[in-house]
Amino acid sequence: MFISAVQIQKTIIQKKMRSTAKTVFLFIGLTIIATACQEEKTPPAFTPMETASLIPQPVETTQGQGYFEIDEETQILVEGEDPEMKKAVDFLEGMIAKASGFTLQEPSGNSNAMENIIVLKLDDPTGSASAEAYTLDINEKRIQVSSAGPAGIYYGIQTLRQLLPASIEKDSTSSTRLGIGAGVIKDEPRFAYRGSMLDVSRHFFSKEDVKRYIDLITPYKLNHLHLHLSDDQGWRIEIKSWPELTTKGGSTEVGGGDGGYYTQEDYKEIVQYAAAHFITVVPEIDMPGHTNAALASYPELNCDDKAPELYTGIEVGFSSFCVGKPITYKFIDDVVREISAITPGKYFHAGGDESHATQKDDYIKFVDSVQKIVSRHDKVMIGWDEIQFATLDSTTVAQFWASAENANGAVSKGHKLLISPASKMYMDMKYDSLTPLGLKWAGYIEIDDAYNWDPATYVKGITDKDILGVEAPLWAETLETIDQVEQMVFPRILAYAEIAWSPSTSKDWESFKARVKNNYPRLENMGIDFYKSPKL
Ligand code: TNX
Repeated sequence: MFISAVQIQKTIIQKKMRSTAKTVFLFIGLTIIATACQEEKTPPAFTPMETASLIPQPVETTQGQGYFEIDEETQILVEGEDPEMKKAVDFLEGMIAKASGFTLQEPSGNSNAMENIIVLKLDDPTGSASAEAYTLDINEKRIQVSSAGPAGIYYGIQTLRQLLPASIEKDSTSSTRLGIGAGVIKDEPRFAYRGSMLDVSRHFFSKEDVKRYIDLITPYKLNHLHLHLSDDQGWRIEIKSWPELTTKGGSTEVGGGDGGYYTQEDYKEIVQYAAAHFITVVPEIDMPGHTNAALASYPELNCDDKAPELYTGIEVGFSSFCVGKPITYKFIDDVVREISAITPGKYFHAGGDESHATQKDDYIKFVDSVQKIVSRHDKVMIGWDEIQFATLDSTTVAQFWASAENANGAVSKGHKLLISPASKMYMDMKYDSLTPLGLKWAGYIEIDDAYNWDPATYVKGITDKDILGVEAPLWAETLETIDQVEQMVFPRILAYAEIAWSPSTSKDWESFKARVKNNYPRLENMGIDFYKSPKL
């Protein structure tokens, strides 16, 4: 049988049509499947709340069902008026934008009916709740952080940060989905003052270094940064009425390097950056000892009117202001006045340690006078524990670092204590005999030593109510770079943050050990050069 050319042509056309139809059906089919998939998105990976490695450990955690996912449509709503709330909101928005590229959306419509929303809610602050306590409530439809104060909202956000995937800590945005396990956290700090001290005198650290330090401690809910701004080796803050303090006194450091100093504008910038992270800067001018840099800058501050050489070694206890000269107090008044004027926090730290070159009677008279100057400039004085020998306002805080006798003396005179025992909390102590940096005069401090003690039982006779808080100092005789600072600080600061925040009843080394280990990827993503302890 013969098939005509026309027939052949028809068959080809029919076949083509069938295959086009097939393609169209296939396309429609795929589109339907794809749409269905979009509606029924696969759940993101998320860590169930009770297994999240939170540091510091919250007071109470109750795991819920399911998860919340932050995506490009997530909205943010702020309830309650307070200008400080902007800082918490900015932090949250910045964190999400950096992690994912998402901009949290303005809500539209009635907030109670809304889904996919983060609510930051300032509760009525007239209640008894601390402004740092918060509740973080996460379900499939919304995240709510509530607190009586903006600081509590900020701490709730820091907890939320630790519930999100570790990839959010990277500098660059990643495509990891932002799933957060549901549940409720009720949390509040044990101590009001949770601090760290950075010695910028023995070696100078730039204002960028200090800002990085603030970035690194803020996830752990610390709220004070004490800057040790003067010592024998360097004066690090501009005092306009005594300019040589920095031009001369700030011109070197341990080992003879170039040193450096903060202009008052730099200092204000640091203070503001800290405040944006709910951290209060506590400035310290150490006196009457630890003052060689000032004595070298101005001969008239010396009893014999002769300026000593600048000092670049690491001995302590050889310098003293001339306690009997009126100019000494004029000088101190100027320094405290200028620094206080640019310090919004209520504390001024006047040092007072290791004044071995000052007669005891002179020391007592001197500290009495300095305390009056500090009060006159509307600040509350903090001093190292030796200051308890003087007669002080009861509001003065003694920072216990070495002497249990001094700590008890201070408490018996009505002072609160800041707890910083060298043998437990000095982050410049080596971890063990192999640590290349640091000192060892107060012993080695491994991560378990840093964690396994309690501030309220460490000194006999002291209890929780005598304690304002805890502070982990970092002295910098052996530390020249911010990387070296990080090696000494991390992971020990995590132990101190937990001691400062979490109730003593929840102390559990095995749990802490596992949580720190689980935090390694976060520390790595933050670019922290940390010590990998064999104890973990
Ligand atoms: C003791 S602690 C000092 C500092 C040193 C530190 C070194 C204190 C109040 N004084 O001057 O830098 O030891 O660990």
